[in-house]
Amino acid sequence: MKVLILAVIFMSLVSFSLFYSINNFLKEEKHVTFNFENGGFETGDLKGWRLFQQSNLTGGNPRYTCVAVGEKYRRSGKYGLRVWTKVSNLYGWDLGHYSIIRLGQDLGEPTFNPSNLSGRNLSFHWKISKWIVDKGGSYSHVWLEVTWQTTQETYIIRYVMATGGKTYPPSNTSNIRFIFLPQTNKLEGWHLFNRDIASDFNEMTNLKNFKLVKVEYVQAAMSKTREYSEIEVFLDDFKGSP
Ligand SMILES: [Ca+2]
Repeated sequence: MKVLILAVIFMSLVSFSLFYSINNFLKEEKHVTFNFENGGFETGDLKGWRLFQQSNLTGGNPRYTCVAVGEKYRRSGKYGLRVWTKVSNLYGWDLGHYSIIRLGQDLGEPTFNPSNLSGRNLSFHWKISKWIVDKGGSYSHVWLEVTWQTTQETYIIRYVMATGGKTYPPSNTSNIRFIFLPQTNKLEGWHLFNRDIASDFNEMTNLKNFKLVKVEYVQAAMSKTREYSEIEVFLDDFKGSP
């Protein structure tokens, strides 16, 4: 009898401490946050941002790009960002001539954890001040790309700000989901992006363990003909969960 009582007490202690540590673990997850460094470009430069852009001239085929922080491009504060692309296919290459700009930040969380679905709100503002798409071009697009990872795979959600060309609309795959924003292809004025991006991800897969890897702004312009494709976008006020 004594042994049984001792065993019950021991089991209760083990269950209690297990429950306590799991509970603590889940509680900690609610404080997982992410944020952008220099999200409003107020340092006056691209500090904190990783930029990829192709060189401006390719064998005589014109490709011009400019990614610059300046006062004229601001929505709030002192500075904003200008992302400009102009490309033409003067040489008539079969695949056309294109320009891709990627501007992003790594927001990797250190471990795979159960999700807190309401805890990852992302917001920013954009304004498209030029949108000239070569009518013979295969595509031109501007989107915000959010990359998630589970223990199994990488998933990408592309929030479409503007898109045009032969492949419109782009289609989903098992790992890439396109979300057309209410403001997609609206070319006037500043627009607000404000979404719970974890909730959007959860609609894509029912896997519960995942982490946010990176957020990237992507601007791609394609020209199939001698006509110029030209895109100019202003960006400001990137904010993550508080
Ligand atoms: Ca700013």
